[in-house]
Amino acid sequence: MTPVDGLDTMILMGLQPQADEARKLIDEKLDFDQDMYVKDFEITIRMMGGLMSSYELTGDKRLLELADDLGRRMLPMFNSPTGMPYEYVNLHTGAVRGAESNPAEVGSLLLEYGTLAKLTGKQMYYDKAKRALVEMYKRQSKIGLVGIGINVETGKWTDQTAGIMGGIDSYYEYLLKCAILFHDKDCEHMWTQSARAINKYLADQRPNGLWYGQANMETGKRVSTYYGALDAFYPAVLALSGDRKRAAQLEDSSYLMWNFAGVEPDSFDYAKMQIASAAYPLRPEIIESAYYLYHYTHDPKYLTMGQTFFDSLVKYCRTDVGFAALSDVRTKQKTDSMESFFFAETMKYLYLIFAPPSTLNFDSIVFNTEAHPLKRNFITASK
Ligand code: DMJ
Repeated sequence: MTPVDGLDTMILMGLQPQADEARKLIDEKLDFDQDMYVKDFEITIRMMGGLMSSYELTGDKRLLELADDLGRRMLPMFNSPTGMPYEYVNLHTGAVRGAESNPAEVGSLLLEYGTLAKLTGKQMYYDKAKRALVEMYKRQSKIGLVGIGINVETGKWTDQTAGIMGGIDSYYEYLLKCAILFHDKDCEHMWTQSARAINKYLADQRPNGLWYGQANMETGKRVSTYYGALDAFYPAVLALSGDRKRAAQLEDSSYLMWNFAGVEPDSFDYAKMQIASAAYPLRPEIIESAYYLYHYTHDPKYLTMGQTFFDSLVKYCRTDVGFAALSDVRTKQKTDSMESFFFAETMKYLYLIFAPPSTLNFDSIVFNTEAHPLKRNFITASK
């Protein structure tokens, strides 16, 4: 998975020999006929997203063939009574498991499956992922919020906590981005309605800045005041949606959180100004948001932020052979882990903040939630 997730970053950085080596490895060795359960969400955003963006950057048809093979193997995940996907699918047998899911895992498939449909001409990929997204939206509460736990067989909520945190985050991201990438009016409508509810019930203006916390999805009553590394994707989404003011305010709050201990924690109680979960798994979101905001504003303060992120990564996470997640941002204790999103996202967004704009034409692509740029104008592969 790591070479697939990292390939387009190497290409964009101009690391040609390394990119060629990774592509050769993928072309010759990657085989999805594996008797193992994979998590739909992770495999879709990392593998399928990575294969298709690298296909679009290189024209290597083998990468698209692999994406198509993967898509076909994963299709049984949609065979639930509601059409919302099970969490896991076996790539060899097509068996599924995991009915307890959440909006992010159900609703973050359409950028990839929609692109696969456009590139292969197989419309069914689009339709199945779109149905899952719509089925999720249909279950939002009367005030327009979704919870963080849902059963895909019964369609009933198992946890009514609403927020923009991990487990919900990319559901909102995909509503907006699918509207842009596919000119999909349903997605546009779902995004607009959702954004209104998010700003009404989840936004939390405090003396120390603008934050987004948690509320009960039915009543809108605030239940907690956590914001964390994952939530910091939202300034980028706000910026992309045109709400640059809130985007800038929320990125300022995110930066406050980063500087609290010199590296951001996974969860932060913004009301108490206390770390709630101290790990840093090399996440990209705050860097992604700085990149979007720099792109739109050219305000040098986002370059300063980028420099801070870069310096902290080098100072606290660098090892002799790679970069390490931190188990505690207060002690800077390293842990033996380096997620593939570090290559796909963290490094890519950091590079793009400082790279000449010609490196990637921002307006011609939409990034999936794993930072794989998908082209807005689809060119179908010729046989
Ligand atoms: C990535 O896999 C994706 O960005 C996902 O949307 C959230 N989690 C990680 C990065 O933090």
